[in-house]
Amino acid sequence: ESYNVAVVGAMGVVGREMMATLERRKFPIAEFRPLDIPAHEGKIVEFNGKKCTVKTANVENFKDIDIAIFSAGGDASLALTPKAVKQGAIVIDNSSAWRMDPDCPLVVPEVNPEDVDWHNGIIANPNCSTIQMVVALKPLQDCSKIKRVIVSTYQAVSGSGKAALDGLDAEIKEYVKYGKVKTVHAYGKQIAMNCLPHIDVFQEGGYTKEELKMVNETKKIMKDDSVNVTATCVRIPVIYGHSESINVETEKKISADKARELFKAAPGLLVVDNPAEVEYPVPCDSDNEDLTMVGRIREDNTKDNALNMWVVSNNIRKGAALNAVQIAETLLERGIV
Ligand code: 2RA
Repeated sequence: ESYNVAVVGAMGVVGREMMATLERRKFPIAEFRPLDIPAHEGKIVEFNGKKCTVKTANVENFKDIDIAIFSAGGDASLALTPKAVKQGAIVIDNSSAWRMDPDCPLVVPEVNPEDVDWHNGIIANPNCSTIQMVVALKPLQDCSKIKRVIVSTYQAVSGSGKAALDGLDAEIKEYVKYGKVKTVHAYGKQIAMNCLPHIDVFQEGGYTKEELKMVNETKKIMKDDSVNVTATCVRIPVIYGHSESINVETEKKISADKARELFKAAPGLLVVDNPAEVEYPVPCDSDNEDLTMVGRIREDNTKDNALNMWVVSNNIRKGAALNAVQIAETLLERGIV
């Protein structure tokens, strides 16, 4: 059977990756409908070898759509997703709008695929930095209950979108030309040859929204409020690929060897862990990688029943587009659509 699928935000960085992922994974599509803001109306995109005309994302254009995958920002999601649902579509939304809504499942197919069963029209795609972390946490949680997670992230600029990528490019060019950056761009501070411990908006208590997403989304996805996460999210001058240094404390001891074994058997993970051969995950290896890579696996030398690991994943693929398409695949596998 084939389905009518819309991608909302088709002209954006993530929207384009969603289209490429639907093609690469040969999702059964009868009609593909690229939707975006009015400014993009009439533009041509190619999908499965056919030219498709971008239409404006409005309620009429969700008619006869079975699955609508959104990557158009929180405002568009809040305004449009209920209308798409009313037209009969199941929405998979990449924005943060619905993630913590109790009526919306928040799904990483390797971790909680069963949660698509109770959707009420909208299924939320988690934040990229949360997705790669829970894929790695899941096999550990299945072995011994997780008590605490300390995570520091090293996030690529592509997570901020095209303008930020153009800004990084401009800053690097200035640095090469003048030996220093004269004009700062997307972040209001220099990002080239720098790092910023600031992603999204600061909240009460000194944490950023990005850090609180990792805390709260993890509990919802793992269905365990006792998984305590504390996070520091940092922007680094990398194009694609988020990296995370993760310390996990579990109730029972899990040795580094046991952890490696669990990761090798777990879905969605690739173990890259051989320091003697200088093998560990790096962002540049995530360019065409669907798997989340885990390495630097070692027991915490300061605390029993705790492990350190280094997790790298393509923030636009598994962190956004791929996870959303895998949710759509899960809907088919579980006979929901
Ligand atoms: C970022 N996780 O990396 C956020 C949104 N993609 O900027």
